[in-house]
Amino acid sequence: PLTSKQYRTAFHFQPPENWLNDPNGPVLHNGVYHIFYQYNPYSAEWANITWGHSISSDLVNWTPLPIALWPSEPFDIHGCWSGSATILSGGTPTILYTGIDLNGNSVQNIAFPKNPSDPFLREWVKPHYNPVMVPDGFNATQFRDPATGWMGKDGLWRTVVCAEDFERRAWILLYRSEDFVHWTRAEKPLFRTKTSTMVECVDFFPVSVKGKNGLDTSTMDSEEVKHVLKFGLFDYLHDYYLIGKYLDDEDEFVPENISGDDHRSWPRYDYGSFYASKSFFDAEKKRRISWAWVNESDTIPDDVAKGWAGVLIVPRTVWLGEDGKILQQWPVKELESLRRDLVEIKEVEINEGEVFSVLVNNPSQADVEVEFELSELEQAQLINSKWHLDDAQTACNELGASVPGAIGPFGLLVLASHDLEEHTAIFFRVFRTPNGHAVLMCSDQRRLHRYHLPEIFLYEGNYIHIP
Ligand code: DQQ
Repeated sequence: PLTSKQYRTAFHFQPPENWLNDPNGPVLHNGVYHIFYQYNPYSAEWANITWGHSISSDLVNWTPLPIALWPSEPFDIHGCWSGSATILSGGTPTILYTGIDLNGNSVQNIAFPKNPSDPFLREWVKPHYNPVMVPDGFNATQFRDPATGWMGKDGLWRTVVCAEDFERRAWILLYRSEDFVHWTRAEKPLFRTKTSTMVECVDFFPVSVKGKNGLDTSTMDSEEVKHVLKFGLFDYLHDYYLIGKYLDDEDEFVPENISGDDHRSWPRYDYGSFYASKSFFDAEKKRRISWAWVNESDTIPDDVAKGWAGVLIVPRTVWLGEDGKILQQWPVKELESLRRDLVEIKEVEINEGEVFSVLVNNPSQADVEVEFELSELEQAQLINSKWHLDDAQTACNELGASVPGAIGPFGLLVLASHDLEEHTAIFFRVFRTPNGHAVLMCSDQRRLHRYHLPEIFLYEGNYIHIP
């Protein structure tokens, strides 16, 4: 059996010990990447939330630093919750974060580096004039996660904050400020929905309609820019995103990729265990990079016994796909530097019902690239209305990994025990569509855990369209 040490990740970020959840305030400052994260310094369960802090020069090798924000003042004494970093004019990074105050209410606070010329930004100060935003007119315990600020053409800073009204409906509130310290809430929110309760960890950023380069968060409305509004639905622990036009004169965001206000039909940022994502602009390499929390799901006693819980996804570059409708994401190039002990297997023929084992030295860490060559593509089943192209979840759920199809299911069994009693299946089916082909990609996590997870975590999937 593997020990809890061997289970620790080699590709994914995690603190040396204890609990981690959301990534907070990712930023590149003077050549140093910073990642902060929701962190319990005492134990491997969610409690006593502070901002952990680590730095890196390559997004791969990380050095832990002292905790950046501790609950200590009336405006954050019950927790320093999620937020973001913004680089102010002049180059100083600043943090906006949610504090849980003396009364258990949520407020937004600001923090500055104690010594802006410290290359590692080790210490942070929380000015006494905090909080800088209070939940006026909204549910005082459901008001959180300020986003990275951006500056409009009028020279005013903007940011957005998630909130819930007294009818328990979600709002993305917009605030404006001249100096980043005094904030006024705009009457019109950036977005609201009548179908969802509280949303979390809003991210709002521009994407180029021409190519993969990322853009500074203050890049404004033009023919070449669209905007992404992303937030997490707390009830599902899923991140969703909208793509649209942001008209900065009116501070209006017009989503283009959704029809109607039903969040269940909105596109997911990713599938599987992925939540609370947050992006930043890497000005040196001209790319937008996104982080997220992977809530691996042992029981609390198991987490406490093993001494850690929660990892971050590998950082990914994010850009707008050529069709202007979906986001594309790929692990940052730097990660390839971690590859070693290559195991290469070529031209294996696998027939129906067969399993081919690939044995590697350290089975808990593998970066897998696989190519399947399929014969007889023309035999693929025509997609029918039951396996509807915009509802991969239903198709994954109903077909699972065992219902036979014309092409598929085929794929990988990963994290598998020798007897295959424990494994995660990642599998594919190919369908013909009126315009070409679609590959349904699913994962089945039912054999991953010894514990019963809520239904929504079992099957996850998406369609990949091939013209
Ligand atoms: N986690 C933080 C909140 C955020 C939630 C608290 C999302 O600020 O809304 O740890 O996972």
